[in-house]
Amino acid sequence: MRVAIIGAGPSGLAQLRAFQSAQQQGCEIPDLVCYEKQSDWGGLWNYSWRTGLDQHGEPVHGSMYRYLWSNGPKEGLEFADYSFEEHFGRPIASYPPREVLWDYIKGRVEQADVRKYIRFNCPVRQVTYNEETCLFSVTAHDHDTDEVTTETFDHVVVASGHFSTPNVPDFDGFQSFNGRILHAHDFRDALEFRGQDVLIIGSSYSAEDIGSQCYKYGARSIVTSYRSGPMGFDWPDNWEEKPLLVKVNGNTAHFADGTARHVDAIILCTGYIHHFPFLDESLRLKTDNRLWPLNIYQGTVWEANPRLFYLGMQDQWYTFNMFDAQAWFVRDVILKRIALPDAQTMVKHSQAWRQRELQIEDERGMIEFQGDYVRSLIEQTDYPSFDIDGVNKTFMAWLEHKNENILTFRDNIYRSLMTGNMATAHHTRWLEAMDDSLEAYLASPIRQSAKQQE
Ligand code: FAD
Ligand code: NA0
Repeated sequence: MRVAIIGAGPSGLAQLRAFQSAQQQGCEIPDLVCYEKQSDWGGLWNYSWRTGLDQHGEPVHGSMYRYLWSNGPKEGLEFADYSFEEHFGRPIASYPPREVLWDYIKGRVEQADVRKYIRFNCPVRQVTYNEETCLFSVTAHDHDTDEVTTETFDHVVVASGHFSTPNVPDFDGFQSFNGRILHAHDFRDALEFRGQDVLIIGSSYSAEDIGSQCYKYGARSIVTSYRSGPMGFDWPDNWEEKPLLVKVNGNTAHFADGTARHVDAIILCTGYIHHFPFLDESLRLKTDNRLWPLNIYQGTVWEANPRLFYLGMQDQWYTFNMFDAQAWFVRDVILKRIALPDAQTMVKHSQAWRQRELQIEDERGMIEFQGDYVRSLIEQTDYPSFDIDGVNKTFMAWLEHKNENILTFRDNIYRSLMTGNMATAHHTRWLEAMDDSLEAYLASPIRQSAKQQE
């Protein structure tokens, strides 16, 4: 049996680790080929300075930027089979910068010795399914040899992420704006906007965090403009929220409430689209960014052809350990340890979760919903079970800390639900920590508790 995995980000790596874990226990596993279009693993966590097209003419996958620190507590995403403490040899703080999280992701898969399954610099160009042979044909371009080849597989796991292809709306006057307009996908370094008046469109994570980056690194003023509703945090004096942009005229931005502001640069934090140009139409997931996309049973199995799987396609509160829970489930379906019900039952099951998703009233409800989903997957496999209610509580505390102060919430620390140990506070407050390197982060001294800074 052969299995193709598309993408070696956290989701694809979870799939490799899931199979390796079964092998470790004496199980025979299929031939695995993981296609990765970048030259290294880690997905979005593998930072690239590049924007637009890469050295091979491929669209750059990376949407992460310099100085990005985790936006949620690491205690919410910790792997159940590989704790932060195991990786770093001691407790660390709760909101690590990107490079630290990348190091953690790599540690587990290096230990599992799964790099040998990955073909780097190998974007998948096409996936089709043959009804007669019941096999998928996967066509990939190996940029190292500059060869395009096609191989057949019994199963395909799509783990190509969904925060890479930007959703880019147009506004009146953009054509003649006298400054830079970019999408969050192409944002790399807040220093570029030092001393500038920055307009940000959007009111979700990218808007909040890119605005915070611009503030931290010296933008003169920030306006965030929302379509549905304001973020409502207690912003610093040079940051205001406005309803939606109506038009720009020269360097003046006009908003729906009739007010206007001078702006030097516009950053569209308007989200991403699920984009699978390599998948045959009959295999292609179509969804917006939400907790329960339809047509994938248990959030993973392509109902129209249950030999195909998706990982990580949901909007994400839970991340790394949710991808693990999904990967373990998919592994067990492939290994026939889990039997799938008939098509009708799968659809009904998905509809029931969708109905529940539609009843969610607030962020707390979303966290509980996704926690229940992760639990329901873990109950079906041997993925190490962990305290999901505890993780939910950590996420709730995180929400409260953001509401208390959007610029200092990263100075808080939480208890690991995997080891039971408390994180140690970071040596420097987030607003003053300008160096986001692994070396700077792990340098001593370690503060005993966040409270001691007060
Ligand atoms: P990705 O990380 O996107 O990896 C997908 C992989 O597939 C990539 O390596 C890509 O090169 C490869 N690929 C794509 N297409 C092809 C192809 N055709 N052929 C071969 N390979 C292909 N989550 C958190 O938990 N905490 C955070 O602080 C956080 N911050 C984030 C910040 C930003 C700016 C963004 C955009 C997301 C953030 N996330 C965060 C969420 C993020 O989605 C997950 O942490 C995680 O990276 C998702 O893993 P993934 O493997 O599903 O997708
Ligand atoms: P994201 O913020 O990039 O996070 C992705 C936003 O775009 C919504 O506010 C939406 O408004 C708005 N929008 C969309 N189309 C618009 C239009 N035509 N006009 C005006 N506004 C428009 O994207 P979304 O999907 O959350 O919000 C889109 C992911 O990246 C998240 O998972 C997040 O965790 C991750 N991320 C993490 C970090 C850090 O860790 C930083 C950035 C992003 P509306 O009206 O639909 O509400 C530090």
